[in-house]
Order: sequence, then C-alpha cells, then structure tokens
Amino acid sequence: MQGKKTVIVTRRLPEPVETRMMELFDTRLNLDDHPMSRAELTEAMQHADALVPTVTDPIDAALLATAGPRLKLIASFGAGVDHIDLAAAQERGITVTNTPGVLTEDTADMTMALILAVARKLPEGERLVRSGKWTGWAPTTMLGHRIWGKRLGIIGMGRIGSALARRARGFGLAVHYHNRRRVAPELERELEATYWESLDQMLAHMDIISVNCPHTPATYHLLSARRLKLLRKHVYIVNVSRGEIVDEAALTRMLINGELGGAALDVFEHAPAVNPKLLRLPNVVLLPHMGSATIEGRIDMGEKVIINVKAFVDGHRPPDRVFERML
Ligand code: 8YV
Repeated sequence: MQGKKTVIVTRRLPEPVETRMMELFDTRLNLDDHPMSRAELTEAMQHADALVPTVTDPIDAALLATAGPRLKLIASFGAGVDHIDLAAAQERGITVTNTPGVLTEDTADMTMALILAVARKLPEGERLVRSGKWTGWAPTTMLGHRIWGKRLGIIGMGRIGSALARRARGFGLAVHYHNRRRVAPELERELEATYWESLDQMLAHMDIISVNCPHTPATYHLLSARRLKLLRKHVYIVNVSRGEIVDEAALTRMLINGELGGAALDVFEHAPAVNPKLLRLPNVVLLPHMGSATIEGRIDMGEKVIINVKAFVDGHRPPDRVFERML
C-alpha cells in the first residue's frame, strides 16, 4: 500500500486546517512562519507531492524548472494566482488550484471599510486621539466627504466587485463598473450598475475608484500614469487587489501634488516595501494586505486547500483548478 503523500505548506495556517492536513497527509509545516527563501522553496519543490504556497511565495518558471518528478499539484492558499507562473506549471504537468469564493464577502467588507476610512478620515482621527493632542470637538475640523450620492467606479466586476456593489448601494453610492466583459443583464439589474466599456471614460466621471480585478499581464499598471491623470482632483482610489495594477510611483506623485483626494491601499506594488513618501501623506490609508484577514475566511480557505489536495491524491480532479486561459 502506498504511503501518505507529502504536502509541504509554506506558511502557518489556522490550527484546525493544519491539524486536519496532518491527519490526511504527510504534512510538513513551516513552524516559525517565516517567508520561505528561494533555497527552501527549491527544496520543497523537490520533495513535495503537493505544495501549498501563499502569495508570499513567487513560484516562477525558474523555480518550477527545479521541481522534482513527484510534484504534481500546487494548491495555493488564496484566490489570486499571480505569484505562480501558470503556463510553466502547465507545461510541466503540474495542476494549480486556488481558493475562490470563500474570501469574497470579507474582501468586499474591507473595500467598503477603506472607502469610508479614506473619505471620512478614520485613521487621521484615530491618530489625533492617540497623540493626546485632541483638544475637543470643533465644527470645522476633521471634515471628510459624504459618500452618499457619489459615484463609485468598480474596476473588475467579478465575485468581489459584485459583493462590493451590493454593499455600496446600501451606502447610497451610484455603482458604475468596467470589466472585460459586460456582466449578465440580470446581475446588472440586481446591482443597479452602469457599465462602461471604456475604462478611460469611466475614470473621468467617478468620485471613488475601487480596484477589484485580478493581477494578470493584461492588468499590470492598468491604472497607469496616463490613466490616473484622467481622474478628477477629488477622487479617492481604493485598492484591495494587487499593488501592481496601479502605477504606485505615479499615484504617489499625484497625491503629493494634490491631484487626487486620497487613496486607501491594502496592497503595494513592491510589497512588503511601501513607498516612504506614501507614509508621510495624511490622506492615505495604508493596510498590510488584510483584505481577507478573518479567522472564518482563513479557515474556509484552508478547507478549500484540503479539498483540492484530497481530491487530487485520491485520483480525482480538484474542484478549483486554474488554467492560464481562464485569466
Ligand atoms: C490572501 C489574497 O490572503 O487570496 C488572495 O488573492 O490576496 C489574500 O486575500 C493571500 O493571497 C493568501 O495567499
């Protein structure tokens, strides 16, 4: 009888997920949770039957070229797969899976929280109280902007974009969106969303922009320096997707020059490095990639990973397979 398959998990996962993985597979954990070095990832690629990486592990073509003959599955913990070279994996006959669906509501919540945080100056107010310098209420200080009645332009009307649209309506925002494809008429009606085929056109007419599309070669710097210039001066930009979608240097320049209302960023182009100039700007909200960070969400993501690995080792097709052509 064949022994248990070796599954190497690159980061700590919630305890119930790790426990179940230990029961089912010969699971190797990263007990001190350090982001794995290139050498450690190479080692893992050689000894695993299935690798469970996260966004902090760049699985590029050169690393995939070092994979041992046993490695047949990369079951990524997360929805985004931009850290994995899908074409190279496919070429080597390695199946890639992700964890879609289970982090939708949490990430949409975080997007809404960031819209409110930047428009209503939540971190600025918090910093003032904590500084001990708050001298009391005044009619003209800490004034943000009303979001009710404003136009929200969602870039990417997938699961998270749609979940954001549902919330946004509750906050009185007019929902607009740009997507590669117009969504089904029923969904558009339900969301009361206005479709813009031209991203440039949409950008020129919005008050708030939210980035909710995946990072792919086609969306790299989608919000380029040129496109950012199309935005009106009061616009807030919110990004909970991937930093690479926005030209961060151009965005920073515009914020410094007062050409934008503000930005709320959960992700950064060179994460975990953050442009130091951003740190000095008061109208910028900065979070350390927390979009899906709920214990419930992370357990659900782990559950998806387990189902994908278990299906695969049992000889079935894992439910959340990702192919390059799907992007
Ligand atoms: C995850 C994310 O926490 O799922 C994604 O794409 O960006 C995050 O919410 C992270 O990617 C885990 O690998």
